[in-house]
Amino acid sequence: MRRPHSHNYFMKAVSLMPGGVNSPVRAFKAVGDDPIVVTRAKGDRLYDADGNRYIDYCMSWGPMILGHGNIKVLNAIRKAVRGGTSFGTLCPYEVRLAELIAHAYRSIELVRMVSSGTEATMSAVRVARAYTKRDRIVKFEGGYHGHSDQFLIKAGSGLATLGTPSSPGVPEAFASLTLTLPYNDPDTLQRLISERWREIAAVIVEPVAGNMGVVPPVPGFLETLRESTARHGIVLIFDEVITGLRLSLSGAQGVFRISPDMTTLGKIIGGGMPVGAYGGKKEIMDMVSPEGAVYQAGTLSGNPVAMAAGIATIKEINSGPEFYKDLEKKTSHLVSGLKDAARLTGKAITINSIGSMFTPFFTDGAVCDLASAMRSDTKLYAGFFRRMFEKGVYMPPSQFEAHFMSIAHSAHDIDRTIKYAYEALREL
Ligand code: KE4
Repeated sequence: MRRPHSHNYFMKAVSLMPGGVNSPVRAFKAVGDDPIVVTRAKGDRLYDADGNRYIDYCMSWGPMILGHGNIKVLNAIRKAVRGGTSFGTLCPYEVRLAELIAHAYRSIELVRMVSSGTEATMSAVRVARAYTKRDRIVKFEGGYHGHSDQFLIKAGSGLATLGTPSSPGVPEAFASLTLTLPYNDPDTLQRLISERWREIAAVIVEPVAGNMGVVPPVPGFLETLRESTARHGIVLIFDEVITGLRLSLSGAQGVFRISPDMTTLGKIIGGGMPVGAYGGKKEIMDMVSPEGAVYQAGTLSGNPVAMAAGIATIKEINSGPEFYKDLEKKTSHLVSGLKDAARLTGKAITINSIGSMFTPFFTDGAVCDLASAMRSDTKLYAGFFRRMFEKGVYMPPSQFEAHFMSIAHSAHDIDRTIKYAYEALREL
């Protein structure tokens, strides 16, 4: 495909923004290409600055579960924006979205809206520290919870992709308060908690990891997490920024029937607009200002236009009783097609998949944590990405990210994806 306009935009962008992007994972660093420059999107398609079209499995890194430009969401935004874009006061939209979230998540007795997943997770940890009067937190290797200092330790997503799992600029004093453990290792988790629980305010976990590629929890992992944190008065935070409304209306906690003390949300609850949220038990959330003393604030928190997009998204998901079943049918059709293509072309690929999120790892072993994910052949993934990109399929430009299906992906496009994957793998 020819992309002269995209190239020119990118050259201009590089002269204005670090790496030419506003978020590192967009830079295509791991796949060695000019990044895609999208001018519009509709359904399961992206259109770049040169008019090329792509079947999209990155879906803006998760939010677009309805597909791009869903008419109900666009109309809700149009209606809201006619009333103004920001009031800096309480507005009815915030109440409505909070109601929908509380209805979907029984563990969320009080919720606070913010404008990103990072704000949600950093705020949740601050509240947990105040609630327990303890300082340390536990996260898992390969877990990514946004770019707040305390999480940039052995993190996933762009940090794993760019090979910098811990970021410079985070003072040792901060980093030492974050303990990291291997994901899916209940014994190590139990040992650490029983030895050091007096210091630990919270454990934050992606109940299904998406930021080392998709890695579901092994049986017993989440249960051990829930039982040992409850026993020692440690706040269990489910970071459901990806899995919330993705795996079910009640996210991963609905699928695995485990109730965390706090939950963080983002992506889908904003329908593509900047929305994050954190919430949980009333006794914990009552600590949040102005009810309690833990300060957290935001100019655009609960923004009416963003709330309207989130409300319309949840209503649209709720409108189809078979919504998640249809989504999973589309995903399993694609995943089995990719597995066939790998088998027929003799390529060693492990595909982890749950609900409508999946990752093809270029490795022949099981992938159950960061160490096994890192054994993937990232060069082969890059070659696969580039070939699929040339054929008009846009996947996450990194081995350590999740692929997402939307309800808008057509059977025709899914079958074309399988056909192109077979061709791309044969060419590798
Ligand atoms: P944001 O601040 O990007 O809205 O959310 C941070 C965050 C928190 N928790 C989880 C589990 C997340 O996956 C994220 C953000 N995900 C990345 C991609 N895996 C967003 C894409 C990007 O960084 O540009």
